[in-house]
Amino acid sequence: MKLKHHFSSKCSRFGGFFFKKTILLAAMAAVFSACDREEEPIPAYLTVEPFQLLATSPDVHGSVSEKITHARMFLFDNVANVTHQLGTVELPATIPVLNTGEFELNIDPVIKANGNTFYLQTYPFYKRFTTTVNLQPNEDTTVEPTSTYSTEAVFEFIEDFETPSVLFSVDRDDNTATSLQKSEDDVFEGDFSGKVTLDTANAVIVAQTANLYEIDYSTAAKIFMELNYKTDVPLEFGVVAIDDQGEEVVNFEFVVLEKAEWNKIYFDMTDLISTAKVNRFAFIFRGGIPFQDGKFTLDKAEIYLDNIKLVHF
Ligand SMILES: [Ca+2]
Ligand SMILES: [Ca+2]
Repeated sequence: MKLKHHFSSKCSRFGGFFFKKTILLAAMAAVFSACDREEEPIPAYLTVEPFQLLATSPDVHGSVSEKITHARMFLFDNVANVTHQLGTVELPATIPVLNTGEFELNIDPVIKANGNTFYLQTYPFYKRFTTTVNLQPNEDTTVEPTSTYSTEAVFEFIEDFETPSVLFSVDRDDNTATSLQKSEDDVFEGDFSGKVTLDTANAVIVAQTANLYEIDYSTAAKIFMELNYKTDVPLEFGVVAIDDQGEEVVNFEFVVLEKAEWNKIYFDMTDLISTAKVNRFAFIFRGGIPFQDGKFTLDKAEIYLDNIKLVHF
């Protein structure tokens, strides 16, 4: 790759250009310090807008609500057969790129698995976005990436609360006054969401899927649970592993905190299921009004859920 160059006499004009740009401070420092030398490559600017997840077969994949926060990007030079990594960035992003010319730009959708900023993962069920870009020094290129669910993704269940029965119908807290019910009170999508109402006399819910799901841990490569939620109290989600004798091992490993607005989360259940050594599972969640200093922190609490999906390869 032949890089275009400019000379130190142009550094002041170049600096003015930079003030108009939102770029990484580190890159800025590198370019300014580079002005001390005789000549430096001029970067192209690549702006990547937030991902859009498009519907392909709504009856198969359900909702296309997404929380793709980041993108992992690389350029592929078809002529030289070379890949240039651009790293993982939070979207939207504008980054300086020193590789100029025509490239295949590949952008993988990245999510915060388990809601954790330190667990950024390319979401395996969303397809990579690929386009051709012609990057020129000092010029801006803007890309609006889109994705769809992979056609190989298996949707083991989708609970969107639009059908008569509720999936998480097994009461595990010995109090029938608390349950997950279809509700029109606060709907994320469609006509219904799932709602739990708690008060100080009925402060806890533990609910499990009535169905058992057979997932072969030896072939299941990736397993995630997705959901939309809005809740006054923290919630824990988990997996119930059931062996041939009906013995259960319950593991609550995934937590969401109180959230006043609808939010989306992806739980990575791959390790939990692949290490369970059984292949029958139920799924479970629990929540309760916190009890502190001898009293409940809330008199009443509401939990809303929608689009709970179990997805795997
Ligand atoms: Ca719904
Ligand atoms: Ca109950």
